[in-house]
Amino acid sequence: MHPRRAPLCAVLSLAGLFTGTPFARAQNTTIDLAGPTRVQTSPGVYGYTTWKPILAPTSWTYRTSDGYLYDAPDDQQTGQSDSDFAGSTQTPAFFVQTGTINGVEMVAMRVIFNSYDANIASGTYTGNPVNVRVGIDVTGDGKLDLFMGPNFQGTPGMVFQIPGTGANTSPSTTTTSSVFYPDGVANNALSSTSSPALSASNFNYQRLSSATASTLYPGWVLQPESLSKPNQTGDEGVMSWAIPVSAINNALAEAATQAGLSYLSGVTISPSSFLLWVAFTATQNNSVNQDAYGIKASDSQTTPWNSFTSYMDAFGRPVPEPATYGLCLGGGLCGFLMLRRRGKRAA
Ligand SMILES: [Ca+2]
Ligand SMILES: [Ca+2]
Ligand SMILES: [Ca+2]
Ligand SMILES: [Ca+2]
Repeated sequence: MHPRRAPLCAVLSLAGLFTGTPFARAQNTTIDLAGPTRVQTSPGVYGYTTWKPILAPTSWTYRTSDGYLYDAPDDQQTGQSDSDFAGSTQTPAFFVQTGTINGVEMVAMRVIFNSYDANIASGTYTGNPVNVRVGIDVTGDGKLDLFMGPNFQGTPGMVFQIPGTGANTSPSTTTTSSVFYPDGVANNALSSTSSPALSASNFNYQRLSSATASTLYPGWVLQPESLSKPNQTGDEGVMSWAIPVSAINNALAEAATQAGLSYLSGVTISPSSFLLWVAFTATQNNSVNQDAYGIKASDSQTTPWNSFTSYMDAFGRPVPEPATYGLCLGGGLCGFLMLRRRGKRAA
């Protein structure tokens, strides 16, 4: 959604909060992990009807003309183009959506890599990305609270990680702990034994080529894996995955009770929660050492996440603008929203 539409969005959102009216679904209720990234509405004009690109702050360098965050190609730090988020000023490459799969409420994520990896496609998962993670800040303080994504180290499966020690407020200060998946067992250490396998109901990987772009991502232009060889383009890899909302909340609960993150006690999310969404790739399970989405490798990696990504919900809606705060009749919501805004400005 374009930032300029925020006030209307806010009115609708706030009206929903006060009346108890369920939010209108802004997209399909059934997620198609293999579905089109966007649709062409008229020549050269595109709409994001299902997958919602991450919003960019208005002053950020890597912002498309329609307000979305993109990542530069060939800026990964370890040399693997199949872990390099592709993208351009016209084509964002990190999206979320919400809906159901097999009747289960999900949050889905999609990223696009600069090089297609046949090992990922065949299910052997021996190539890159070794780790791709989406991190979320659920408390509005700019510090990431939980990471999630498909794990390709050891037995492939969907996993969570909690933050390691450190600030976790920028790429270089972000670390991740061991992988786990909530097992619902109280007084148990965070465990990975219940990690769901990757399957068609939670994972999808597709080749984005000149042949598939017209349907999978209209307007996409294939990108060179190396900027030093601008004419040597190769097909891109589109990776999508989905995680139950209930699993995210169970992971937050177990992080609070079983890993000492007491500040997450009682914290839950819904698809309408305003979260900070970040994405990165790594060759190892504990740090951001390949590509951070929305910032170049040559930029300062201490740049705060919340200065170059924006809080939004899983429907792609931004945090309401300050002008709408007057609509807040109750102090609680106003305080919540202003806290979010302040968190962004503090960056
Ligand atoms: Ca990149
Ligand atoms: Ca936080
Ligand atoms: Ca490419
Ligand atoms: Ca980057």
